[in-house]
Amino acid sequence: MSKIKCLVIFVKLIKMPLILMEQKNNFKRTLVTTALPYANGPVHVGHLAGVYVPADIYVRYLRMKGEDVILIGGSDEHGVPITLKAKNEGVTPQDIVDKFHGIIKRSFEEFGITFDIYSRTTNKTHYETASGFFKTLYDKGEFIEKVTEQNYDEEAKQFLADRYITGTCPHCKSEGAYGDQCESCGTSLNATDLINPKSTISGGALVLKETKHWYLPLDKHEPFLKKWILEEHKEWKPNVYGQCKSWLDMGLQPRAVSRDLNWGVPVPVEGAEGKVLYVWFDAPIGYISATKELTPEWEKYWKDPESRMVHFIGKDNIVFHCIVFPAMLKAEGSYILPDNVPSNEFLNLEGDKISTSRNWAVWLHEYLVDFKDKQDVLRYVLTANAPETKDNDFTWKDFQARNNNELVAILGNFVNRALVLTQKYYNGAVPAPGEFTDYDKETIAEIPAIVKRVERALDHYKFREAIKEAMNLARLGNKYLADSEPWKLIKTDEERVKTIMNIALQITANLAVLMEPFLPFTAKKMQQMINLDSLKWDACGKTDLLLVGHLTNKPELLFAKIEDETIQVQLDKLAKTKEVNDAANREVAPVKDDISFDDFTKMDIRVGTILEAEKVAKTKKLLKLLVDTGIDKRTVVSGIAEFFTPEDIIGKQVSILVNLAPRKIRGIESQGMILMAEDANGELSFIMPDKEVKPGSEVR
Ligand code: B3M
Ligand code: ZN
Repeated sequence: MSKIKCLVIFVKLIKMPLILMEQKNNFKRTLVTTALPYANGPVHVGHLAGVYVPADIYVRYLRMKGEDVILIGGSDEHGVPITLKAKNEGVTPQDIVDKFHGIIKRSFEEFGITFDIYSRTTNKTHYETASGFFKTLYDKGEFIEKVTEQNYDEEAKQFLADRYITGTCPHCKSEGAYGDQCESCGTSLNATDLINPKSTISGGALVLKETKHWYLPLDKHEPFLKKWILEEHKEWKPNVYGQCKSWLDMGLQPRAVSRDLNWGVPVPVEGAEGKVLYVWFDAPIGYISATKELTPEWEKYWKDPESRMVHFIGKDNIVFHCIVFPAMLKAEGSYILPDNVPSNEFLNLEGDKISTSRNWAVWLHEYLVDFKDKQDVLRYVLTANAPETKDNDFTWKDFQARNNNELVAILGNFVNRALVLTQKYYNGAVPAPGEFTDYDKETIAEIPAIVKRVERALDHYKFREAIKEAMNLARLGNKYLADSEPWKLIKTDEERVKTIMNIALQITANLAVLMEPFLPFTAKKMQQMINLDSLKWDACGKTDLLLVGHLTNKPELLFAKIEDETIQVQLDKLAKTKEVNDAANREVAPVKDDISFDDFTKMDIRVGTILEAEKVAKTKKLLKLLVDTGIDKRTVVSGIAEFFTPEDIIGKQVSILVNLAPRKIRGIESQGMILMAEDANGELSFIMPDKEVKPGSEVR
């Protein structure tokens, strides 16, 4: 072996353990950020599962380990959708974000997400920070300026992003293609490709107008990003690494970081009137602004190489957190880059994509009305079924099953048994153990082993695995009690029962600590029941957490069974939503063939007044009416009984076609037809004059 080769191997050998150490121990503090939800709607289970529950578990775990860690969150309050929502509702964008920031913040609090700060991007510190950040890059010459032609809506007096433009697809010629994509043929487009482009905001035509913007030259940062991600962060989750790789393989382009809009952080340079920072430029800077608000020592979290930054996000945010924001931070020069970006995939709901606009979601603020005090049930289900490596489905049946078969039957059952028996046999006092059997020793040895597995999973952002392992401790306890049968032995071998119950209680105490990051509300209850303060993480795995003689309290049930009827209410709610959506999607009936004016005048339509009404026996839909037509009083049979009762309509003025040839309906001669409007849901309403008119008046 040559000398050089020897040396290389030697260097490799001493370097490897060093690298491992660096990844685990060398950080002094951790900055955890969570994606800032847009403040144009409330938050739903998808948000919780994808970002906030895993981040909260992670941060609670590190805090229990005594580490220096902060959890940063806030609302993203800029962007075009917020301005459009405001316009539609006739209020200001500030009104919109004020409302939803409040709702979102409260939902997170209620679910026990322990933000050190939950801020917002419309506050003063953020404007100063984002503006200052832009100015620094601008002064360093990190942007390129480009004048391009963009679509301008002369009616709405604003430039339009591609997705707010529709027109005919140049490829498949279908109408209603969006400026960024044709949904019929799937081709991705530029708005300038569309035939007959129109504004979706005003409906008006568009003109091309020149405008200047600032671009971040991502292409310039590409070699650095490739090395940093593809070579130095191979440990990132495969879904994150893979998405980055495919972006980097395609080659990066300069990205505009400003927009022509009057809602956002103004671009702080001369000649930029009417321009604001692109929402995806200012939003991640929101993490910095929030840290500034939290602590005057914010720089140590953001700039000390011994700090570690972790971004929790959903998969649609990967490119911004792994490529764009790091490029911004690198260009600025004084910031650290993220150590990891544990992004999740999407959570679907009952097989369909969650959608705010289609109201296809389980909203957190509604969940808490229907499932009061059951925050941990949802936290549990969303973690056990987290969309960590692929999209996953939330179903109410699975929710029910996990509650009943896991939380109630495993965790709740074990803790209750252990504490009830302790009350019964020892008035709540922890008994002294005697000699351990082999089975006892095996069981005891399993406790720290489970804790190790939970830790390993948490350290690698594998929250599903972590919670499964944590539940295994409750499984272990259940099995131990079932195998040992203290309730039988109590009659024959009291000493043996003391040992069994001591072990069962040590397992219970371990659960009260181990479950805290995952199920904080339940852990608190358990701690109260066993009369133990919240402990540090290193208590986990110990089998002397409860000293002999320590008094436990009377237990209450930790979880309650969820019945079928409760689940059915939720399923019905979703079915109703689906109905509404389907109706909204139903097309308006096509136009019939032309008729002549003469054809029209052949119809004799009058205003009449309903004098009497009664149900036609043995039918669901029919009412028999007596109508004063001004000409006569006549009988009409009308298919409206599903929507109106006789009492509702007596005295109502209606439109009636009086020269329709009489027909027999269910043996009753119907002389004419009442005109009704029918909407897409099939719901009927009368066509009636807007003020009382004389019966017999002609409608034409
Ligand atoms: N508001 C997108 C989203 O809610 C965006 C995240 C910003 S994180 C800096 O999915
Ligand atoms: Zn097309």
